[in-house]
Amino acid sequence: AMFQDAPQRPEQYRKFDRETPRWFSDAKLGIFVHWGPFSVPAWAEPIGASGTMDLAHFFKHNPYAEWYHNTIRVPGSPAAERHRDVHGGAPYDDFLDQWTAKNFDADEFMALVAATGAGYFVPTAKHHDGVTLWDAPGTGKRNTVHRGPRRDLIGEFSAAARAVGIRFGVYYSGGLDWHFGDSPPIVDESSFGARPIDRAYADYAFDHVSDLIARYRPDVLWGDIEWPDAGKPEGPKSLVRLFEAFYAATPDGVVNDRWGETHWDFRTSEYQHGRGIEGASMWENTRGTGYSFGYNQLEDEGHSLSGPEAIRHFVDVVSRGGNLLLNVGLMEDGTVPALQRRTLTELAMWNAANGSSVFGSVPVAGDIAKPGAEPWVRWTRTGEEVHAFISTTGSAVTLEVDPARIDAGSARFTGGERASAQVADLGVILTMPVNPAAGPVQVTFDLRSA
Ligand code: FUL
Repeated sequence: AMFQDAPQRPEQYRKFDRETPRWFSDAKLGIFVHWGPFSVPAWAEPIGASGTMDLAHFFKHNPYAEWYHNTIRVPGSPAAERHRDVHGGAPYDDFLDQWTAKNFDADEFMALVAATGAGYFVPTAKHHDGVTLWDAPGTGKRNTVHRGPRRDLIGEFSAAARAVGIRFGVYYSGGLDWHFGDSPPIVDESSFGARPIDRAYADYAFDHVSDLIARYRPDVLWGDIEWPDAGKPEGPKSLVRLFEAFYAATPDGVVNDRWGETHWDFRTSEYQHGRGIEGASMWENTRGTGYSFGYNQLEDEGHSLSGPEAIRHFVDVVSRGGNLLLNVGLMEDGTVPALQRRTLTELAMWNAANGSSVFGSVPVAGDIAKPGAEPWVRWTRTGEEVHAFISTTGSAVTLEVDPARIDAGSARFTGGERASAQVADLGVILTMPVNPAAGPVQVTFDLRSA
């Protein structure tokens, strides 16, 4: 069932089909990091969420700060004008040399990641600008070990994640590399036809991902955009060999669905983009707390998820069977921007109190309980308990449940305090606590056997 929407998938990839490893479907939350030379200008127009607008408009006013090197090449873009005014039209690679990472401490950062309850962590090893965050083969000195930070950032991230028991993944842009060959800027959907696909680039990308597997033994391979076409058929430097090497090193590893129509362990949606895949046997939504993955200095509270909004998004995704890969856009010196830190910290505090009903949970069948938009209600299940998550300013809420399946008398809030729940015509009427903590209120019920 997992691959029914990919009838063209070549035969040589079918041998990788497998059940989703439990650790991944139980993890629910991953933390993503976008960090690169683009974190130096850290500038994009915060026009809104990806997947909600026309693509030509999107690329000209791209809200993704990590797309800086593309956006400044789009004719007539405000980013191009500002790049001339503020940076004198400097070559993009000047930002690689200006990138310091001087206040970055991987262990300190990972303590914040761990506090959120995240089960996995995925930094960008190479984004579309082609700059690698480790000493990648074939890059000469154009990487963070030889220029800018002068550090093996992937090595530091992976050691710090493993030290606190968090699974480690790598993001790798196989589809776009704005440094390999001359690629014209992406201005609309059709521009993707000009992405590098030849043998030379396929070998280059193969050597990179092989090296990442050999050095850091990632648990997650998070590819992006596509894989170069020349590397897809059987052959010594093919994607088939890469997946073999990956699963040999990490038998319970997982790969995402951005390697073309080849193989994947889970599907991905991004902000509002690609949401049609949600509901697949395993899927992951990714987004930043604002409208960008790379740090964007123009974003303020109006563009960003507050703590309670981030918590609701997380619980919503989990209640529908997905994982959330929540992004942090680090500043060039390695600092977590204050707005992002606030949201992560509020998510961490809420998860510390309520996470045992979210991590490791499964969705609740619609004949037992139904979600609601106003007031906001979502459900999860752990064992023989179901958990409602409720956001309302009202003093009572009607939960749409089957009272034959849910024991209203067992209702209790986080921490065990009894809740008052009365069976009524449309389900159960629940009295809300007087001074709820920030974020949705959790109420647990025991299930009755069917
Ligand atoms: C997209 C990329 O183009 C974005 O910059 C970002 O990395 C996101 C996670 O994937 O396809």
